[in-house]
Amino acid sequence: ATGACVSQDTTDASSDSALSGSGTGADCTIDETVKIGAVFSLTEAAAFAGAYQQEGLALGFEEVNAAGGITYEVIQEDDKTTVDGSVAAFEKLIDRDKVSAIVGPTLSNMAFTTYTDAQSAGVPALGVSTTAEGIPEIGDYIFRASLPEEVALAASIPAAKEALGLAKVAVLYDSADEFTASAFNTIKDVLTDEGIEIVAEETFETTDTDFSAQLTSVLDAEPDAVILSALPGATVPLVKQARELGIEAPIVGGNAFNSPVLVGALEDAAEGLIVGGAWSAAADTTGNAEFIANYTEKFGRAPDQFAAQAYTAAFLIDQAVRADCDANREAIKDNLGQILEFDSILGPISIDEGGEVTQEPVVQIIRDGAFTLL
Ligand code: 1QQ
Repeated sequence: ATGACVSQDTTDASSDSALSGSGTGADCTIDETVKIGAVFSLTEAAAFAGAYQQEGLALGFEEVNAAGGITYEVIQEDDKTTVDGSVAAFEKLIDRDKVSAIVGPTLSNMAFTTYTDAQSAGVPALGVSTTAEGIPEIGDYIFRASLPEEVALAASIPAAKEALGLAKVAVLYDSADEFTASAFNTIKDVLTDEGIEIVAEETFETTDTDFSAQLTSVLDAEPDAVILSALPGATVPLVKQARELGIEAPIVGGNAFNSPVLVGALEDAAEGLIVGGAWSAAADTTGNAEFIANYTEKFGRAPDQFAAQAYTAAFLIDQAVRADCDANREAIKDNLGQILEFDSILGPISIDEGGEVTQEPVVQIIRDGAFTLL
């Protein structure tokens, strides 16, 4: 190694001494501004979630900054709901901005590519809505504070069974997509465990727009409920067409159902939708009422689950930085995997060494256009 190499290293967040401070925990002081990258889908198909995530993360870091000692700057990028856009955003944040960590991206299907890049670059990444199976396993720099889809489904199906007395269901899923197809496997396992019979099993593909053939089979099978595993884009037309065709059975869905934008777009067709998730406005968790009030005041609309998870990420990163009073990439990586029972608006939450989150799921049903605890 030459002297030039050593001095160049000081501009890199992986080894910047100005990013490690003095004091520990609440007394930690770091002189240099800590740059945190955020990659969300702010335009196109997943913007319904990305816009809330951007706001939630901004509010979280605003509150963390107000505590003093460390100043975080969020550098926000839009991945435009594309894999290429997500890769470009990660590259820019890693190489040009030299961020200490990245929050996002919005969709698992992009994270499968971008997290491989973050892992090779040695940059910790914290997902706040990446719920697919296999995400934390991408590497030791990859974490999530987003309830896995399998945990949500394992809660929502039994809750729906208990509340509605389900004996037989139809399952409808996108077989062309890795995320929804993996959720289907979880659904099958949970249904088997619960002793619920599958009376119709129908597939479609991501870009389909007409679901009448599949929905007719579902209608004929007379299920007590429909379990749907679809990406956000197909969810609205599918549910609308199901209702138009006369399917009145309750519909249990995946994480995309956790959106007030989607519920708004569905109008009356949203009634009775059931979904497992990470957060509820009705939950009596620490700081939840203040979060809802502050968010609503700042952004002129109520927060959703995606906002709540992104908000929580700011506190988790701050906790990881304060553990060793060190905002270098390596230190954040080491400490994000040691978050034990952090008391958040999502309830007690922990992240283990493998990068996986543990938290209690909530199951909600849409009644009169609003999310209500089931
Ligand atoms: C994922 C998701 C999406 C539905 C979030 C918007 O859960 O891609 O993992």
